Amino acid sequence: MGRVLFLCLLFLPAVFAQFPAIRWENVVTGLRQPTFATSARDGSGRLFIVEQAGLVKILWHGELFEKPFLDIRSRVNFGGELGLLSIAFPPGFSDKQHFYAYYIDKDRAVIIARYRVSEDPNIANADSEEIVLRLPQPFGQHNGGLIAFHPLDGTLYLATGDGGFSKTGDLADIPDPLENAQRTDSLLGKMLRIDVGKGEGPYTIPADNPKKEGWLPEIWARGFRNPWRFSFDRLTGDLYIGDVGDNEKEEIDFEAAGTGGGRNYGWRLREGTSCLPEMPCDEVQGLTWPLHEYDHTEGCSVIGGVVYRGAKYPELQGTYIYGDFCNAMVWGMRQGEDGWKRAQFGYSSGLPVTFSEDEDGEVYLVDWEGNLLQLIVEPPPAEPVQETIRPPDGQKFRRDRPTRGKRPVRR
Ligand SMILES: [Ca+2]
Repeated sequence: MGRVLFLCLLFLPAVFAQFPAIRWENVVTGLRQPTFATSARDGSGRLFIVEQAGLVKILWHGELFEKPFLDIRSRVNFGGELGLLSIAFPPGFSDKQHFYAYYIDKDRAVIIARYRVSEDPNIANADSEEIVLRLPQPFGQHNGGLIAFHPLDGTLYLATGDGGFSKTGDLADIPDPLENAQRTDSLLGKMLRIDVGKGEGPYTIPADNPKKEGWLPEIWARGFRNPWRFSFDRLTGDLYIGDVGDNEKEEIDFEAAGTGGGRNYGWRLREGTSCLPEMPCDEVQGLTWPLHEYDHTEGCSVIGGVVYRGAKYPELQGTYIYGDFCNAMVWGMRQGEDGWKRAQFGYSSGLPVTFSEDEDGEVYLVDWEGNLLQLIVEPPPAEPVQETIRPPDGQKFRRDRPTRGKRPVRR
């Protein structure tokens, strides 16, 4: 037994140093502008799919339930970058029977709201809405879009965009003209961290938020343009943020669990590591660089992904899978003993809008064309089975000698 374990350990690094080939298998089609999918991690095996107009649908054993789980279309401002953008189930949802949504309301404000599940576990009560946080937006774009509970400490994180830009007037086309992302008296362009553990009423501020001087206490980190998708590694608690760039760079930001908040991720002093023409550059200190950035020859709108923690594909363990909305390319990234490695996994069939995990940690891609697809690892090509052919009893195969020909002339 010990020897088997030793052999396994010996071969593990060699086997898992390589990324496997993956493909995406269609699970559901015909969704209408889906934006997100998640599980409740309550043992039910349900996957909750969010549609931008304001619906949440339940997928169970490959079938969509006829009635939506949640319908808040009458409250949601739907169109462009506006809509119902994500939902999140708190740890211990089985007992709590409430959850949270991130949407843009008719007055163009970001709303974080709590809803309770009705007596039917597959129908939420839309009238139970309690608004936890309301954040007015100056313009129509860059609304962020994700809420997620930290898998280890249970606090609620939400990523807000910088609020966008004006298309007319004095501020026309200036990126983040109000400088929201750097301002510490604004909740825009931030990663926020709040405590909703009570499950009723307003939120509280976690005791270990950075609360730097002059910072609003909800702020965990600043300097984001439009962090559309972020995620936590469900095993380690590490945080990955995909921040959509402007004209030059797409970036993935990374915070190892336990490193504490208070970082400045740079926008709009920098776009990735690039300087912006009208901004001071070299003299800016104390910024946190992206873990990874790519320019617009490789894509133009990063879709932050998820870390694979499923059981089906050990060779993919710990790989952060993300993509780009403009060209549908999907990549994987993983930290090894000799640093981070990236693999190109190829194009998905549609434009990815989100990467999601089910209860077991298996990974899905939701695309803008209305499909939900599951990640499958392609097994390596089978090697032909070899066997020895034995002659019938008492006989021998004669070994044919090659006929002697003329020796080829060597050039
Ligand atoms: Ca940045």
